Amino acid sequence: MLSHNLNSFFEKVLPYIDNSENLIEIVCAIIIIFAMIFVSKHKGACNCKNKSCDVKASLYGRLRKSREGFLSKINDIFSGNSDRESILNDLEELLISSDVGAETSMFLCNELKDEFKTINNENKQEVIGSLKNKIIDILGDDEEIKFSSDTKVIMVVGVNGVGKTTTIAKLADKWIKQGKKVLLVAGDTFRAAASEQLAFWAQKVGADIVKGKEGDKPSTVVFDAMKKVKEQAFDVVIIDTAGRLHNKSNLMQELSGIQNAVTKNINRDIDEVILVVDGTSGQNALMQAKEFNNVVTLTGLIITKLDGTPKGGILIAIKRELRTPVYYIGIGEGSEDLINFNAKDFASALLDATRPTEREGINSKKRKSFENVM
Ligand SMILES: Nc1nc2c(ncn2[C@@H]2O[C@H](COP(=O)(O)OP(=O)(O)OP(=O)(O)O)[C@@H](O)[C@H]2O)c(=O)[nH]1
Ligand SMILES: [Mg+2]
Repeated sequence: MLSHNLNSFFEKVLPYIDNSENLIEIVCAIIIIFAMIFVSKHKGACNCKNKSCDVKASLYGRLRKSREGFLSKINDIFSGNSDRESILNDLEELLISSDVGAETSMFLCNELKDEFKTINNENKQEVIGSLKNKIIDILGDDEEIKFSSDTKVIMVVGVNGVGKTTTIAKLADKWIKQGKKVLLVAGDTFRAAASEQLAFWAQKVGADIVKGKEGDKPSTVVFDAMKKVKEQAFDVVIIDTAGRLHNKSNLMQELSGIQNAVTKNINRDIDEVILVVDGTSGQNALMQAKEFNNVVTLTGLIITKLDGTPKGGILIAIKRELRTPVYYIGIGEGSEDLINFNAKDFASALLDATRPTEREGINSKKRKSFENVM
């Protein structure tokens, strides 16, 4: 069957390429197809000279939806209005619709009102620059998870499907690449497939794993894991937990059980309780963060899926209302798509019309190849 199809293919094509001009056309078409496949595979990558520029460029590319929605509308607001009050009113509405939150949007616009006696198309860039600085102030200093000689024990919590397990895999991958020994704990015993999902990642990134038997309590699995920690040295232990709604008190109690299992074994509190929220869920993400924080004291946040939303502004609202450190943000499904949160880079990715490559003076040849993949 296959040989028959190939024969008839060549019968039709060979007479056509018997002409050198056609042959060139076919070769060009093949090259273009391969180039398109290459570009689509490397979308979001760049030819930056250093890692930090690479991360900025990648963030800039992945926040495209949030930025484009915001910037093009800001331009409309300035060109459609000539007085300060109307511009500020429209800007406040735009900020709210980008999920920056009503209170934070009002705060930002009041600050601009105090600063600028006139606002119009002529000082647009100045006003946007000032808005960006005010957002950077709200986002605050960058904070990261600090390691010491003790094993760092981290519990990851959040509602269903926000990206907890994937984020744990990304963290493990990052830390293993830095030379750390990582133990993953399958504390999600609610879904049979959950342990398997974590085990798959553990194998992929090269982490150790402790899993329980079906029906085990999460605290039992964690207890076993902590025994292992006493026998073998690990730099980091990351506990995965089942997705749970913050208003289900029995499930929230389960988290205290996990914390107790850690404390009983290592005679100190768990080091970090990190809430993962899905950036695409808008104001819900803010509500979840508030509710979880009331039940288990959160030490940090990770906001995922910022690549898939036009409403990246939620991070600003969360940061202003909770003041909990945002350690990382998720900007894709790949194991490298978790980046340290940096206030300046984030604000730039939301508000700068120019790419980081242009700002950082990458030579024009390299810039061209980066622009091609955006
Ligand atoms: N686009 C995008 N997808 C992500 C990101 N992080 C996670 N995901 C995807 O989100 C989906 C759910 O991820 P999981 O890690 O299984 O979520 P979970 O919170 O562990 O889910 P439960 O255990 O069921 O509560 C998967 O398809 C992930 O690939 C991200 O930063 N960007
Ligand atoms: Mg999970």
